[in-house]
Amino acid sequence: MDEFKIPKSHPRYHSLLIREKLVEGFKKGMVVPEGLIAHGRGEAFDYLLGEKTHEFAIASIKATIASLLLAKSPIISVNGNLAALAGEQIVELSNLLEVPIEVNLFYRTEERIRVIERYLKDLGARNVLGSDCKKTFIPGLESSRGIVCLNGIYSADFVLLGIEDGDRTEALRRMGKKVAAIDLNPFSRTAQMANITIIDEATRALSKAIEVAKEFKKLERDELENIVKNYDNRRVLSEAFKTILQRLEDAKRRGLLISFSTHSITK
Ligand code: PTJ
Repeated sequence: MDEFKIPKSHPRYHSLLIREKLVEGFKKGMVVPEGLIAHGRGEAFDYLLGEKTHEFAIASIKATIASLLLAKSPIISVNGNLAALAGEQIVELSNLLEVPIEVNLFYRTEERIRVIERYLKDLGARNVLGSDCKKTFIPGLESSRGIVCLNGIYSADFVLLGIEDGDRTEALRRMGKKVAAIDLNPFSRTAQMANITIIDEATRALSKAIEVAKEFKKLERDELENIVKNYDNRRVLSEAFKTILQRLEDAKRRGLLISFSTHSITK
């Protein structure tokens, strides 16, 4: 049978292409079945937010890149979904800023750690931790996401992570680390616990992050410090919620929502 190809004219071409990347990652043993479900939740929030990189996400991306450049030992934490969807962008960002990557999984198996590590190295990653390191634990975290490399996430002062929910961001913050999280869901605990929340689709956000990184590498330390100092994560979360409310207001204006008012909240 002929292989199915998504027609370029399809109105949801890009979204379907991203799905295909995830399914490919699943077939390669990088993504767990639960990861396919997690993607659906992300898609729903992306739809609500209008499927674009908003100004509030750009502000978060800028604060993240400035922080990665300023940190003493930053790290990019990668799980199955993030590797499958944005492996190329992660590797480019890691090499560009000389920030190591650590493979860290919720549904951890040593085999999957190795598959993801190999995938990232084949894409050109120069510094990937995961299988071959001295392991230790994030205090107070019971899931196997708490197993980390002593010379990686455990000793990092700044962690960039994405597409994960639950309690790890909170545990990392308890350890005194700064966390930037890519998460389309502004309601999630990760989104609300992170120091910097990038509310955007991971492939879009990381492509933008590469552009910003190239520009910010030329900045002086005090310019980067100012970007971090002036960043306000509460405002970013608030702008994301407002965007969702405004999109509901638009639906109402178009007669799709009857007897509903968000006026008191959005004014
Ligand atoms: O590879 P593993 O074993 O570490 O497992 C990874 C998954 C994704 C299965 C695990 O971390 C998980 O179950 O995550 P959750 O609890 O579903 O949370 C994922 C969060 O990422 C949700 O808030 C989604 O809205 C969001 N999300 C999903 N896809 C994207 C996304 N955010 C940005 N870009 C996406 N493409």
